[in-house]
Amino acid sequence: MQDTELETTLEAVLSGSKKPAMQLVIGNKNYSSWSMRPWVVMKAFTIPFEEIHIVLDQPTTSAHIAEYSLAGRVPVLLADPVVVWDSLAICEFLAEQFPLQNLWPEDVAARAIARSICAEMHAGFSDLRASMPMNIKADFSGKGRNAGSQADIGRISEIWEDCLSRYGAHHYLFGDFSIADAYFAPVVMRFKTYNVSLAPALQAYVERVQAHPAVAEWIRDALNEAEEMPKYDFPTSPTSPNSPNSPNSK
Ligand SMILES: N[C@@H](CCC(=O)N[C@@H](CS)C(=O)NCC(=O)O)C(=O)O
Repeated sequence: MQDTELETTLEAVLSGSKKPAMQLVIGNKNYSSWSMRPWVVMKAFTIPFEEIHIVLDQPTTSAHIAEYSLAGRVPVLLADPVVVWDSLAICEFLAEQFPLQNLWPEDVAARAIARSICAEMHAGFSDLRASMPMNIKADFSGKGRNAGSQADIGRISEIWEDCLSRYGAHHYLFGDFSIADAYFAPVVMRFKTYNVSLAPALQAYVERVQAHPAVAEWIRDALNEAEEMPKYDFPTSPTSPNSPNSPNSK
């Protein structure tokens, strides 16, 4: 399929003349922070899609994911004939396909910063991810703190302060909701679950993100999920293979 054909298909979807051309393969909403990011982007920008759910951490999980992507991870976007795996690649693909929707900030300098902070999130904050995994249903107030996770919290606070003071004092990181806010939405979930205390302006940002309709819908769905994954229920030992400190942590 040529690029123009794909764009035509997606435009047709947006105008409501076709059933969703895209499917997003995701993991459990309570736990799968990487799935949350593109899902929230698609909902926030009313891009039609169907969800394909794969329950993580089951004997069949790997085989099930392999039906869609040999990378062995969710999320995966199926935009026939294109398959995109990895949350950041999916967000970039969507931004390309829907250029008029400003999934990234419109201003070139703001867009460069937005891409930088998403790349930083995507590649980093491993201590926060390992010791404070996303678990929307849980209340792990005060848990998961160590030097690494505190440093990650500090850096994230610095990023948010910088963006909000430059672009979005009363709104989202770059004014209007963008991929950058979706990218940090799972961090917002963690800050709530682990009761991280923040400066008032950052706490207000956390509240705004949680109240965004797309994020609120994901939270509702997560709270209604039946599956439990005891390995993400604290307390855990860093040496346990089942601890959130394992490399596969969400
Ligand atoms: N860098 C990838 C990470 C994806 C990832 O690690 N996904 C986890 C779920 S949140 C996964 O698929 N784990 C496979 C498994 O649990 O079997 C992305 O950004 O999409």
